[in-house]
Amino acid sequence: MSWRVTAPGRVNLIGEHTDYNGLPVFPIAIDRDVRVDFRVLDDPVVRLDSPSARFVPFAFQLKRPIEAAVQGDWSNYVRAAARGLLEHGVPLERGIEGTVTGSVPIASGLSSSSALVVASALALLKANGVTLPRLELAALMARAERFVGLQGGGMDQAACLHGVAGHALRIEFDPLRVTPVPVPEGWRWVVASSLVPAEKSAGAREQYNERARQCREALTASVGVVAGGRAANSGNRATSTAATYRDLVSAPDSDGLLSRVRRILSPVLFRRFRHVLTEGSRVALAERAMRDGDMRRFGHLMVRSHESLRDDYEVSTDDLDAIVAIALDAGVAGARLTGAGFGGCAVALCDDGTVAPLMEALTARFYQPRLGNPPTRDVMFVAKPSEGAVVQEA
Ligand code: NG1
Repeated sequence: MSWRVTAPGRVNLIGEHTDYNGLPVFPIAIDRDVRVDFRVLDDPVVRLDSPSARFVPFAFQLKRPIEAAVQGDWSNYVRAAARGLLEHGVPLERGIEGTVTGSVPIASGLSSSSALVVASALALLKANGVTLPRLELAALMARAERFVGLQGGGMDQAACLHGVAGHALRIEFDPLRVTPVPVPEGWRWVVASSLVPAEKSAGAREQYNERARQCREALTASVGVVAGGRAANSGNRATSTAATYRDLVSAPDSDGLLSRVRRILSPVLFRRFRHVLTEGSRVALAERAMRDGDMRRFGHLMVRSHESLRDDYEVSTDDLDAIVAIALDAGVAGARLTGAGFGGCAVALCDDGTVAPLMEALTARFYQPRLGNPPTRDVMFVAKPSEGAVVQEA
């Protein structure tokens, strides 16, 4: 018997670089996916290939310890899934043999890596007749994917497993929770690649991990100031406990907090800190705007998010900034980089009537000059909010 796992990529609408700081994110799972067509083996071995010459066939044993292949090798995402399951105590006595294909553009901030991790885990679970609750699996795979070296949060694996057609997803952490929010009719998400790969298994990895370190450092350094402010406000020293970003986002006087913290952090750490706090509050405002059907307001928050990622978090690029500027000129409700940045894609929110003018403007002003051709469907496309991963008989 043969099986197919289909696992979607995602586009994050707002809430960037918040997940690993314990703050919510707001993505959609998209109609681009990674597929694993496989049959079950009696032996504990994984053997996968791909029609793409870029991805060479590999095999490994499902026995601890599962060693990493060289950095950048695609088998590491499958190894990560297997390792996560084994460490969780899932007995993997049977293996899989098959082929991986997909339509999620790679190294684009659209989460092709997590789609492969999740697809591999679902295939191995199916082969061994084990089911895990999806929230548990999402949290497990978020930890497992760190095996590849990125100190990531849990957004991508959760979006991949919990996508709902026509809905955005509010994802919260510690503990993981997912709440679908319907996207109002008549609005579209256009994804546009900057044509620069954001290779999270290579150069962008260090930059990403550095941001995660800076956020931890900024929080640790500001704990005294934050706690002091809280104690002064409440008149009670006993409330001076260590802060989390989650506590701080819901603090009543965030402007006062930022000006106190500014005095003790280096300029760089302060900018990282301010991005995390302001982005955290934008996620709540954006969800409210979507529930109210006020998508112009949603778009405005996307633009604020992009500015913060560009100026405070410093993960945008000139090309991503150019795409956002062209999109805004074309009359979209909002646009921003999506995913980690350092290249990859931008996402624009358009009403139905603005999709064609946006695509024409991007073609003429961004793609034609760089490519000498119109963009392909992997470079610029409308992303539909879609279902999460499924396993079916092939
Ligand atoms: P992308 O850009 O898809 O690699 C990464 C992280 C997310 C999140 C975003 C930034 C992984 C697998 N993905 O996504 O968790 O932190 O960056 O918001 O770590």
